[in-house]
Amino acid sequence: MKTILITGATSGIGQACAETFAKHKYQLIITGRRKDRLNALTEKLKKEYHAEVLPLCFDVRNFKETESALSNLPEAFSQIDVLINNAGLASGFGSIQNGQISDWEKMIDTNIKGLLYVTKVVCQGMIERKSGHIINIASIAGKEVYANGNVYCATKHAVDALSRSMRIDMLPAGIKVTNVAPGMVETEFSLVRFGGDAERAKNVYQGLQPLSAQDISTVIDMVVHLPHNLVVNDITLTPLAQASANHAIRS
Ligand code: NDP
Ligand code: 8X3
Repeated sequence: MKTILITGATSGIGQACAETFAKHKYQLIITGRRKDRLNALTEKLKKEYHAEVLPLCFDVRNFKETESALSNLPEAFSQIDVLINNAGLASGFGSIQNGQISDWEKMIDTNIKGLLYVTKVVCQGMIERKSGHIINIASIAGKEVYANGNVYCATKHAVDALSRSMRIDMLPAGIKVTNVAPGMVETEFSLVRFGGDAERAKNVYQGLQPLSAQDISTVIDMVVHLPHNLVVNDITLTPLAQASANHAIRS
């Protein structure tokens, strides 16, 4: 039985990935900061799919917490085959000149440093075993920039660069690295970005059909199950109504 670690599984893309891989008989390590949601998801995955699930509640921004949670795994969960670096967020939407330092720090610490912390701990075992697959959830905002996206876009450009760089560093160990760059996906992403303003979050997807979190997990599932010698290095996913970070058609 293969083991997958999904960061940020309490909502959206991470939660959809947890359900998809539970369905496909993976053992799951799911993480996030909201313990109640982690526990509820664990119960659901056990009940609906008879999955083996290890919920780990920690903040990826804290290296000590991350290291302590991930380097003391129970034996049965200790060999991680697939890591989905998904935990991330946008905080705020405004010009650089009006930006909040606390928003910038939250995004940089989560999207870049958190991804690095988790990867550093998890890749050691993969390198020893010369086997593994790391999926980094970047964004179309890591390929292009848009007005008021500044620091979020910069963090996702960093994820894109890290995916390319990791692929080179881990080449001798035969570890696959896939960069996934979604466009508009309806999750709690916009609600978080706009500080809980549900009306504003809804407007982001007004007049078009965004992707669902399940759309992303379907593609990740496909990418993980390709023949051993075939690697998807980078994949950009948008709804039909979106051509780029700056071009979408709305009714
Ligand atoms: P959600 O807000 O629905 O989910 C984000 C997840 O990240 C939650 O489970 C949250 O868990 C977790 N998370 C956030 N901060 C931390 C932290 N400090 N420590 C641990 N976990 C954390 O959004 P999405 O599912 O949309 O986002 C998932 C990823 O996809 C992000 O990296 C995002 O940037 C990326 N993405 C999203 C797109 C979209 O349009 N939705 C498009 C392109 C990329 P908790 O709060 O419990 O800690
Ligand atoms: C989330 C997608 O276009 O809002 O990464 O940046 S976008």
